[in-house]
Amino acid sequence: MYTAEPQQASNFVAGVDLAFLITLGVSIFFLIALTVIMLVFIRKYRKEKHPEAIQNEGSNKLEALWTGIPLVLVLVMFYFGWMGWRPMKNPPEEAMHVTAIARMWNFRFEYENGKFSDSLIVPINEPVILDLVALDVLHSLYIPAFRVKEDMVPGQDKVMWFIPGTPGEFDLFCTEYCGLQHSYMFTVVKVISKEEFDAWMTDTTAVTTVVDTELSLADQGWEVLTRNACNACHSSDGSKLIGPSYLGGWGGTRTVVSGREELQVAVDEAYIMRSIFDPDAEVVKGFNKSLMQPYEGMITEEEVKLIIEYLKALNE
Ligand code: HEC
Ligand SMILES: [Cu+2]
Repeated sequence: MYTAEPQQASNFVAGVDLAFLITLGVSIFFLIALTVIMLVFIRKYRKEKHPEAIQNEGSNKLEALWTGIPLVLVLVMFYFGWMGWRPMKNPPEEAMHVTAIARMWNFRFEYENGKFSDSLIVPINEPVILDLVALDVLHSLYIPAFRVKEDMVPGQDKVMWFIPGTPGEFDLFCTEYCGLQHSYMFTVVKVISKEEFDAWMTDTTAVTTVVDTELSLADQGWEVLTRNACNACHSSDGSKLIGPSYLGGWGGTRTVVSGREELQVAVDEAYIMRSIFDPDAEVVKGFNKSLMQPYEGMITEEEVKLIIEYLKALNE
């Protein structure tokens, strides 16, 4: 997917690659050197030539040498590793902030003007600071082409930063096993020009709803479910995944656990709203609490209405 030399993909590529190549070079050198020495010694000191073993008392000179040289080498590797890593921990004071939100199992990016996006869209040659938020379990955000990776820990304020240097699309994915659909937790970083970015940022028509109005209401509902990765936990064919199936829910009743009480509730618009915005208030019997995170502020009421149209259509 690289559109150009990945060496310019971010400001960290050169430092990380240099440390990697030095470590790789040292490793290859020793792999070859030690193998050759071993083979030579096996031949040179074989039994036919030296039938009597001799006791060797050791050599201080040799000891000093094989302590000193490796020490210098690992310090060289450490130095380059350190130099490549240190700037990652020093984000600039002035930079654009984007909040990266991870949940089971998708990423979402929120911009300073409240705009949301499924992929990370950034302007070229401008520093970007990602404020990392994990809503449920441990995740980790990895952009291989940028050579950046950082764990996302619930309740911890962590950041990641970089300056993208190559226009194009680069893979971005979760690299901390976070449950069943972990492998589907990937998206892209799109690096575009400053002008394109500013136009995109100020285009408020796509702020919340990006559904295609050509589609039927039920199909738009399905789009909302897909875009928010609800389908990782809910099926449409009646099969039980992490959560109950969409099929056969609408219009009936549900046994839910609310606090310590068990109640029968009607599956109507108000119930669906509560289920999405405050899932733990009423937990469907037979399912686990706290697996579904509240989507308050992430899905609009209009979108919930579209989801309901989809649920209704399933009954037909
Ligand atoms: C990580 C898994 C997970 C994800 C993702 C998830 N849910 Fe759920 N959902 C659950 C579980 C578990 C329950 C049952 C427990 C409860 O009621 O809180 C549930 C319950 C529900 C219910 C009540 C269902 C019923 O039949 O009574 C609705 C409606 C619902 N989810 C909608 C959604 C929507 C819409 C999304 C996406 C915006 C979503 N869920 C994303 C796990 C998930
Ligand atoms: Cu994850």
